[in-house]
Amino acid sequence: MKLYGYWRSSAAYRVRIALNLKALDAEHISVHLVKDGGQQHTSEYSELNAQELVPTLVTELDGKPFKLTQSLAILDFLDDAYPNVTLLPKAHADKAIVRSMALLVACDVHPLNNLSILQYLSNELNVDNDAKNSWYHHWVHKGFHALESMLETHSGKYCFGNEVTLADICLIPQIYNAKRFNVPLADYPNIERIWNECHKLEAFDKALPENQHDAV
Ligand SMILES: N[C@@H](CCC(=O)N[C@@H](CS)C(=O)NCC(=O)O)C(=O)O
Repeated sequence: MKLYGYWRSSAAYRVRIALNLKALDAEHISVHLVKDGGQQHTSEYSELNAQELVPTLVTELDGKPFKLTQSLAILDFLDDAYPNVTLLPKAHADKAIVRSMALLVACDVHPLNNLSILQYLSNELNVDNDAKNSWYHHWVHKGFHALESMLETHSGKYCFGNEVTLADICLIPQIYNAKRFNVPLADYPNIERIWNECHKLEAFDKALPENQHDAV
């Protein structure tokens, strides 16, 4: 199994956590998102991923090569194919709540703060650094404020009860990114607590950006 990713990519970070939780070996292939204008835009990589984004998973299925893009689809695939450790609770309603928390981060926060969006703000709309940072902070606060209230109801040790789920897998990389952009997190005690709890687990620690072979 090969995972095309980048040490600082939140979406690849999600998949790394899941691979670690499920004790799956993968070859990690680095696609440098910044060097030379971004290796995600090379013709070689865009053949693998038409969106020119990481991650991409390449594996074998029924003896044939199988390629998959979009981190949430990859996580679903891994969860179905390797159910040794599951990422979703069994009960329908519980599963839906976990997905709701995961999607809050993956659909409503992360896309607005992604590299190409920030580059577009600077390079095409001439937005200065302060305004770009306000943009970044605004969308994190909006998402985290809503998530914090969901966590008051649903969290235990982790986002949903006392088992690690897809919600934690999506949240932890977003927290990492928010810390990198100096977003103050004091108003989100549950989010901070879950960050600390998850990092007691090797699967999360091993997936940290600075622990990747392409980290600089
Ligand atoms: N929804 C996609 C998002 C993928 C994505 O935005 N990847 C970012 C890194 S986290 C990327 O490749 N950015 C490169 C760029 O914006 O040019 C997923 O979950 O896989």
